[in-house]
Amino acid sequence: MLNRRTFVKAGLASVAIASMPKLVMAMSENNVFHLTAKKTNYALVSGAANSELWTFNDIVSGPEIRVVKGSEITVIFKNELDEPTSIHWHGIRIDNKMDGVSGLTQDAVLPGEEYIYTFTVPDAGSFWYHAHNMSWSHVARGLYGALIVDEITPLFDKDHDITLMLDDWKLDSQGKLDIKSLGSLMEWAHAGRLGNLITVNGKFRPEIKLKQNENYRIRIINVANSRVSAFDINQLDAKIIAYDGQTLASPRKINYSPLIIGPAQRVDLLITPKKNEPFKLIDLGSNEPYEIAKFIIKPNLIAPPPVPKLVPNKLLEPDIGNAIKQKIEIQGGAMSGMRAPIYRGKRMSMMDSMRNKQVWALNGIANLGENPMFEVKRDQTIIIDFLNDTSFMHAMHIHGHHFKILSRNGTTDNEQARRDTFMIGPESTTTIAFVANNPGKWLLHCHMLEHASGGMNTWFKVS
Ligand SMILES: [Cu+2]
Repeated sequence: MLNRRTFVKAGLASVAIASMPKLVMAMSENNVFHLTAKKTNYALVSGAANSELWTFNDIVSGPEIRVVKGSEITVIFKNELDEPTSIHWHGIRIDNKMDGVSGLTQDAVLPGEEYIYTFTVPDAGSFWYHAHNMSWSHVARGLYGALIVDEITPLFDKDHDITLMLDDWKLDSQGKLDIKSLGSLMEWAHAGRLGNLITVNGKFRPEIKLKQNENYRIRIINVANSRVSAFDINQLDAKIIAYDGQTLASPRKINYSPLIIGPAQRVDLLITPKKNEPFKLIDLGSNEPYEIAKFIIKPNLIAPPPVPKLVPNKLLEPDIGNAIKQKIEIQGGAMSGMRAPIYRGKRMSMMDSMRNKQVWALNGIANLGENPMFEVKRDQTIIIDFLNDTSFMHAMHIHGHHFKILSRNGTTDNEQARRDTFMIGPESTTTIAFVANNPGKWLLHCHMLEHASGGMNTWFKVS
C-alpha cells in the first residue's frame, strides 16, 4: 500500500535537498504577459520517472505574474493542450468578461487557439491564476501560477517577499502523477482528491534561506485540489499580514492554533527570525505532521528594522441594516441523507446522480442552471447564511467580490476578515456579507475542485 510516508522516505533517500524554489517570474513588456498551456515532462520526486504534467510555460508552479496595484495587464493565452481550457484570476475583483469561467463568462479556449485577457488589478495582495475548465483535472495536472500585486510602493523588497505555492500531488507506485484516479466517484463524493506528496513551488521539501533579524513577507497559497493545510504559526513566531489578498491594518498575532489554509486560500505571514536556528514549516492538516519546507537562517547581528506600515485595500463596508438576505444550504456527498438533486432542470434518480457524478448540491440543485441562484442589484449589500448540511468541510469561494465573515455558528466572528474563500466545517453555519458592486455573472462554489464539479457550484447575477 502506497502512502505519503513511502514518498517522504523515497524523497529523502534519493535526493539532495532542493534549494530555495524561487518562482520563475513571468517576463513582460508594458504589462503584456504570455502564458501557454502545454504538456511538460517533470519528475515530481527526484529519481522517479517523469510525469506528464500540464503547465503554463513549462514551469511547475507557473510563472509568477507580478504587477503594481491599479495597473492594467494583458495576458496572451495560448492553448497547446489537446483539451479546451481557460484561465481564472482567483481573487481579483475583475471585469466579469475576463473572469475566465468556461461555460459562464466565456467559452473554453480550444486546442491551438489563443485568447487575450485584459484587466485591471484593483487590490494589492496575493492572488493566483488557474485553469477553470474541468479544473478538477487541469489544476491537478499543474495548470496554475501566482499573481502578486504589489503596493504602489512595495512594503517589502523582493528578497524579503517570498511566495510559497503549496500543492498536493497524488502519485502512483512509480512516483508518477496518478492520472487513472482522476475523476473517481470515490474522490468526488468524499473529501476530494487527496495526494501523497506536498510540494512548494513544484519542489519537495525545499530549504528556504532567510536572514536573522530581518522582516519577511511569506505568502502562502494553497493550490491543492482539496487538501486542507494547517499551521501552528505561533510556533514560527509569525503574524498575519493578509488573508486572501486583503492586507490587514496591522500585523495580527492569533490566539488559536492551528491556522487553517484551505484550497485556494492565501495567508501572508510576517516572519522575523530572531534566532540563528533553522525551523520547519509543518503542515498539521493531515493525520500526521508533514514537513513542507525548512527555513535556514543566516546569522545577522543587527537590530530588526521596524515592520513597514501595512496599507489595506479600500473595500466598501457592507450596509448591514439595508441588506438583502440569501440562504444557501450545502448538501450531499457520502454519508448524507440528501435526496437526489435537480440537475439541468430535472430531478435525478439516485442512480442518475451517481452516474453523472452529481452528488453534491446547493439548495437542492447540482451545478449551474440556466437561471442564477439569486440576483442582486448593483451596490446592494447581500448577507448570505450558509448551512453546511454535509459530513465534510468545504472551501466556499465567491467570484468577483471579497466578503466579510460576520459570524460562525451564530457567534460573531472576532476577526471580521475580508476573504474570497472561507472554510466551513460539517454541520456548521457561517454568515458573510458584501456589497455586490461588480456587475455580471459570478460563480459561487466549493473550491475543493471535485466537490465543485460534483455539483457544489452555482452562480448569481449582479445587475
Ligand atoms: Cu466542498
